[in-house]
Amino acid sequence: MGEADLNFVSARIKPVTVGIVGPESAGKTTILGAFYLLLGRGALTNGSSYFSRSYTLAGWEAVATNLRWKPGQPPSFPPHTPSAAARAPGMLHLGFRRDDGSLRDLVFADAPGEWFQKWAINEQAADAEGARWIARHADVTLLIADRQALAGPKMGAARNDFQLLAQRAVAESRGRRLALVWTKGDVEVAPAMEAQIRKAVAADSSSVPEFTVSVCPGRGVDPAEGFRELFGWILSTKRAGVDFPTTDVSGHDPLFRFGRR
Ligand SMILES: Nc1nc2c(ncn2[C@@H]2O[C@H](COP(=O)(O)OP(=O)(O)OP(=O)(O)O)[C@@H](O)[C@H]2O)c(=O)[nH]1
Ligand SMILES: [Mg+2]
Repeated sequence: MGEADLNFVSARIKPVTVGIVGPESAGKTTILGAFYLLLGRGALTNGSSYFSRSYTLAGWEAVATNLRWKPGQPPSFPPHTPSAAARAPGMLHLGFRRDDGSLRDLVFADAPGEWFQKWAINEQAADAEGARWIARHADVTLLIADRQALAGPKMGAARNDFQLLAQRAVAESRGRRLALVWTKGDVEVAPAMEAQIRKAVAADSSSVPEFTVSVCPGRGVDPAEGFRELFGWILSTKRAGVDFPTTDVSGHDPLFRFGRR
């Protein structure tokens, strides 16, 4: 789904846009594939939200297909997200209905890591248009910390790149929701490195929620749990501006109630 198709979803109620921000090969597309596989098993949401619809099932299938076990063939990872000619990120849609009948639409923006790397270095970079789009539109930003990169031979460079990207993403999110998401949770990272990553995110806003996801089971934990927790948090997002304050004062001019910005 491209930017123009968004009007189709947003004609009813503006969907919650989720931007996945992180460097190349950080595990961004894998998160979406894992969400979709869990959704198919009815194991993505618990309790009061039920899958209602998606306008992009073919797109979800494309990101998840490699992660599936097939007879005689173990799962592999999704291919690298190509930056090719596209200027806007690919978008994947999911709609949920709550117990009270209300609908919540989510649109996930998945972009190639290269765009964010260019954007981190130069906000105005010509080929970072897609990253700017996500930064501008995301109601929720998932800032990805790749544990494999932060533990590997180029960990210093990975940390510096993360700090730069975090600075930009935190500044751009301006009061909108942002979470630190550690991917490849099965990989050990030095505590000092973890502390530096946390510090980069929490520099000016103190409470940034943290999640850890992995597709590899480890230490008796169900890998699905990390994805479920993250998804639950995303789904709990309310769109800014749609929650009208309840007030008994009737006949009050809206100007004085909501103001003008
Ligand atoms: N150990 C481990 N490796 C993982 C995990 N998830 C992803 N990977 C590895 O990370 C690679 C990249 O994953 P992708 O999801 O394609 O990463 P991406 O951020 O979408 O990358 P781009 O599309 O290139 O920006 C995979 O090919 C795997 O090798 C995980 O949970 N554990
Ligand atoms: Mg990708």
